[in-house]
Amino acid sequence: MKVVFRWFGENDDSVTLEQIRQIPGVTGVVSALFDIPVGEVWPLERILALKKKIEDHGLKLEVIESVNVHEDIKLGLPTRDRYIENYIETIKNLGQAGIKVLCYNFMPVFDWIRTDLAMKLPDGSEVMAYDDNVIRDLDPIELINEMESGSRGYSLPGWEPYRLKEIRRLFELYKDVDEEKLFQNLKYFLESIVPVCEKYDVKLAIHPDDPPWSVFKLPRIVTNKENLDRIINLVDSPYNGLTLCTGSLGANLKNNLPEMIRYFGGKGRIHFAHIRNIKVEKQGVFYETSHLSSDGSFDMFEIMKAYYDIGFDGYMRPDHGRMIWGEKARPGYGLYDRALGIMYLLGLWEAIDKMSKK
Ligand SMILES: [Mn+2]
Repeated sequence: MKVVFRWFGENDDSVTLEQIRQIPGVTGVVSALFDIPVGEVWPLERILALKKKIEDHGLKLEVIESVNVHEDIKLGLPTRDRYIENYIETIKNLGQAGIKVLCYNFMPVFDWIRTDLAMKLPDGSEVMAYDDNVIRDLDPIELINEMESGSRGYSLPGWEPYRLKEIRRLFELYKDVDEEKLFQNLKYFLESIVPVCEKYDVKLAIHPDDPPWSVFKLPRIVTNKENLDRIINLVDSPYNGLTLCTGSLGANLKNNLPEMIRYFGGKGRIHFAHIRNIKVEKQGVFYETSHLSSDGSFDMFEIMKAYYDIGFDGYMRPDHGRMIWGEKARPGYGLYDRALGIMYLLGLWEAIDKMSKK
């Protein structure tokens, strides 16, 4: 297992590479070229410059999160081929720069969604929270405004303003796209790009929808074991794999996380592990917690045990963390709580490893 840490670049992250390097066990960062508009090619020299900056700090850049997929591809519009061509060029450039894993998602219009970016817990820490009842009464535009105002001035990954301006038009277009159509559009996309990934040795890792159910009546398909199984079989290649995000999938308590890890990991299709804990209060209502099992709804020991048992040697990162100790950072992406999360996960891993060899 290779432990990595998400970093948003010099100009848009409160956390520095120097700090990341001092977290025990971390060997690399996960990053992206956040300023390149969705649908455009990532130039090789820009990728190499980012990689060099990271390597100059003693860390590796082998995982990209994310190269976002243009809405025309998700919608299956005739213009998608142009954007797929660009995506292919980006994959080639990433492969030439030595990138091994490419995380992406296939969520219509919205990326991850929360209804509160700074909910206060009794201990004074702040966490991101989600409540279906709030969403039900909300206009999508209101949600966008609330996300923007709660972001402390940092851009939120997946919430790029230039894309969201088009929101009304996109909602109209998605009226013709149900889950079945979205599966077909994903298949078309994968059939075009997987052969390039094979050639350039870049493993695709689709991130689950967050939360893993339909929001604002938009279709969502990366939601459960059955659908993930269908996705990896749309194109049956080891390069067509998953980002197994426990916090996203686990918001639906019907998703048995250790079982899914064993199933998809056993097939060699988990290329990237996002590990975090959330507290599910009831179906459709949850908030993020520390990584500790007793703080949330998941058994983190069983999750790490499942990864250990499948011999996981892919990339793992702590996912979101709480805002603690007065830190001011992008919601979910402070230094302190994610570093605590890593130490806890590595502690579990070491214990499992040593117990199994006794
Ligand atoms: Mn995740």
